[in-house]
Amino acid sequence: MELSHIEHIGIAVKSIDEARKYYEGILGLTCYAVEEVKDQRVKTAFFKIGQTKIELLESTDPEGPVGKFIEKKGEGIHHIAFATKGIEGVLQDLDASGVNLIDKTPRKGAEGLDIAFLHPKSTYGVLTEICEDKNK
Ligand code: CMX
Repeated sequence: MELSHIEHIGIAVKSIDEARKYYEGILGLTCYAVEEVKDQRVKTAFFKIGQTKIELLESTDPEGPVGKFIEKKGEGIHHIAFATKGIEGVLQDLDASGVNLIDKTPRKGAEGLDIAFLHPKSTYGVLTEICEDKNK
């Protein structure tokens, strides 16, 4: 399996509007996209740094994955996403290696990427996303 780089780091925040004051006003990054991912019950905001992105995640539903995460652990790093090519084959390899897949087949995530999550219980506590931009 070949993972090429860290595509993004997802950070759970209570309010994107509030967190932007830090990422833009203090760190000097530029937010280039804000998008709601309805089936994940989140609003996202993206910042680019090198070839990696920071994805701020604001919950739109307290019972959604990010809402529950903030309730339990507070704001902070929510997941790490690795870019790959041939995501279906990568998921098959991970499955065969005994990794617990939340998504056995890819689905559409923010920015039109094909994404799949691995359960944090089988990745040393880090919710892990595998993603592929099939337009590249
Ligand atoms: N990182 C690390 N651990 C996490 C976690 C995270 N982001 N989210 C949940 N957990 C842990 C919990 O702390 C809990 O651990 P304990 O059993 O030790 O208490 C365990 O996982 C189960 O958590 P839960 O609150 O009971 O939640 P669920 O089992 O209902 O769901 C998970 C957990 C990971 C399967 C679910 O959040 C999920 O499917 N996540 C993938 C989808 C997602 O996060 N989407 C949002 C981002 C979308 C995007 O980027 O577009």
